[in-house]
Amino acid sequence: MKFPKAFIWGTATSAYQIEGAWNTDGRGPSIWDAFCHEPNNVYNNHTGNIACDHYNKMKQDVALMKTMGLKAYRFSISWSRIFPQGQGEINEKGVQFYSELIDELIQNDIEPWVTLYHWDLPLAIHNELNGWLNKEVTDLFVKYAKLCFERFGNRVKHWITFNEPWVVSILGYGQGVFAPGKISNSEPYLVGHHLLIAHAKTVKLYRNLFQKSQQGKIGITNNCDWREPLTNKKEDKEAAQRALEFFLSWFADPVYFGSYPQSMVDRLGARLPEFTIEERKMLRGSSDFFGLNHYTTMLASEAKDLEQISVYGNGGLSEDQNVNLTLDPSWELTAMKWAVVPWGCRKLLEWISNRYDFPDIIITENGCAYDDVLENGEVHDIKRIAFFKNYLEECAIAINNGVQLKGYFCWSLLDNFEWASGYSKRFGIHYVNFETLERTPKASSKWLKLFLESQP
Ligand code: PNW
Repeated sequence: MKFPKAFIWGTATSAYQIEGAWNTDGRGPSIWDAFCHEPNNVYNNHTGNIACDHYNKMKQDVALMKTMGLKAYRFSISWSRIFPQGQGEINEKGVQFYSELIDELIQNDIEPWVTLYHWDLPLAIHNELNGWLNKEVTDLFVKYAKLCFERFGNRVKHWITFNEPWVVSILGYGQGVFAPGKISNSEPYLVGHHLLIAHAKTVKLYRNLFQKSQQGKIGITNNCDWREPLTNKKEDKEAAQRALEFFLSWFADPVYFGSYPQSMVDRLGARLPEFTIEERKMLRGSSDFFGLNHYTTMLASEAKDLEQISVYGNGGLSEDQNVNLTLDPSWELTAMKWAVVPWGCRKLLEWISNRYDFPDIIITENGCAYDDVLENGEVHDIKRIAFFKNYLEECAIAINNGVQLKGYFCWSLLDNFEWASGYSKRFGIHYVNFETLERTPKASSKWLKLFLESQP
């Protein structure tokens, strides 16, 4: 299994999941602080107050990556560390933390890939302005992004505006299982609309004011599972296609074509907002690469009547799609109950390439959670090794088939705060003891190190 010489290898994290220091050095609260501090939203009422204490252990964590021979690191900036109120006064200590992290990475030959928004909206923006339901928030995001380009853009050459707008919209404003915990069948589409507009405005600003002098790239990261038709019947094939459109094309079609998929327009009616001509123009071609987070696969079939629909797992607002999602009982499951289906990753990469005309794709997250335990100082996570090996094999096949896959970031560097599941789910290639905050490389981390050494 050989990947191209220029292939980008990295690990990924996000601010709220690892930093801790939630009220240190002037950081303002975000909607995730508020969500965790309210009882019964998160498993065992866990919070990100301390998390992996990365805020204080940043240099040690960069050293872990260096030891592994990683070339890149994807992390996110906490908006409320930079602007505690979301706007107005800048918190220079917050700026300094990220500036030092970036310097530390570069000194260790690790390229910083920066996500501007990984779900932690400043609480003030939610309380005072109704968060992403308010279009004005798109301009506040642009101001925050501009400050980041000004302060970090001389050293950061890869920017990701939003991580997984699908999760923000569906889990945050549709199913209510993530912050801000709202339940609605129309708000997700309005939120998604505003995220897309905020993305496009930010890219426009970056291209107009910074890209020429800073020579960086900017894009968006979407998440998508693969949807395999349950049978060969025409209606099930169409159901799988529709499910992919409601999952990925919802956000990717506007970015590549300037419009929503027809299947969504047809089914959602007035619940799907419309872009102005100006917005369409701004959106079309607004990503320099296709950021993809991929974890799992489900079987899709047409739901004959709404009764039949299992609103199961990560189906989104299933009733809008008339799609039933199921699992093949032979598939192995991770601790998240996500099925391990390596070929689904290849099929998704090929589907993206065909629909969006072979864009440069970066897998910005892929990985698996298992109930790892430390035994005599070691974690023998052989299932995770098999997961990486088999998913990477399918990536290599996809590249052979013409897919322009340019990089792979494993989720995650460290065991961390897994949102509503708290610290109960372990995705990291380094085991974290959440009492002592000590990090221990797992067998998978050692395997990845050897694998990287075998690469050109
Ligand atoms: C992603 N789904 O979250 C996030 O980017 C990470 O912060 C997170 O830790 C990781 O994947 C593992 O969960 C997702 O329901 C959460 O489809 C939920 C879904 C997908 C991704």
